[in-house]
Amino acid sequence: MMLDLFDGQDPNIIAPPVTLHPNFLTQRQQQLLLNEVSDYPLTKIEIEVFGKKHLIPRTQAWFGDDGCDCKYSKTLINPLPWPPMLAKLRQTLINRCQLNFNAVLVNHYKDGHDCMGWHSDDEPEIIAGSAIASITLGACRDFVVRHKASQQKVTYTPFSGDLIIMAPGMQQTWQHALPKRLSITQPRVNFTFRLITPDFYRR
Ligand SMILES: O=C(O)CCC(=O)C(=O)O
Repeated sequence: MMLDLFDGQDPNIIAPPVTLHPNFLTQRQQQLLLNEVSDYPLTKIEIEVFGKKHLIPRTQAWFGDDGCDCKYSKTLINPLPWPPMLAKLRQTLINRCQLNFNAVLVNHYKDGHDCMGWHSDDEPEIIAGSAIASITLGACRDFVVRHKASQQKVTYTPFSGDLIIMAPGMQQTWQHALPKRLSITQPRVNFTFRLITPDFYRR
């Protein structure tokens, strides 16, 4: 089943190019992935904001095909090779959604103090106009999208095992964030699958 929150709504509301697919993963698939995540080399990297260095409020790891590097706050990150369950998840997405992905950012939020601020996934290495697939495991947190021009916001609440697809073009007109939710004590893991231009930073 696919949920479109905007069916039958006021036509003045801009519908975000987002679809939520509940129960995309079975309980068993979720457990196998969570077991694997406990072996990932998740790190808290340092970023520079307005000239000041900060540690990000979460841990993360970058996996992908060879040459699918990403840049995070001026730091070039080479992809780690695909672990077995993550490789299966990528293949499942490709088969079931007919979308292509060659890299994934894994974010681990230890509790509701960990978060991600407003941003778009519009880095130059990401193939313009490609979709982004986002899978949630663990705690249910608010995933908020904001239209860049109108500032209109919409909140999605993906549960463990749910899939969100951000459609091609969304990153150019919308931002997204995972705000702090201090009452949440459970961890959450998120996988955002992306399509990267191979060797973008190696030319
Ligand atoms: O954890 C989330 O749902 C958001 C992740 C995200 O925004 C990203 O990886 O760009």
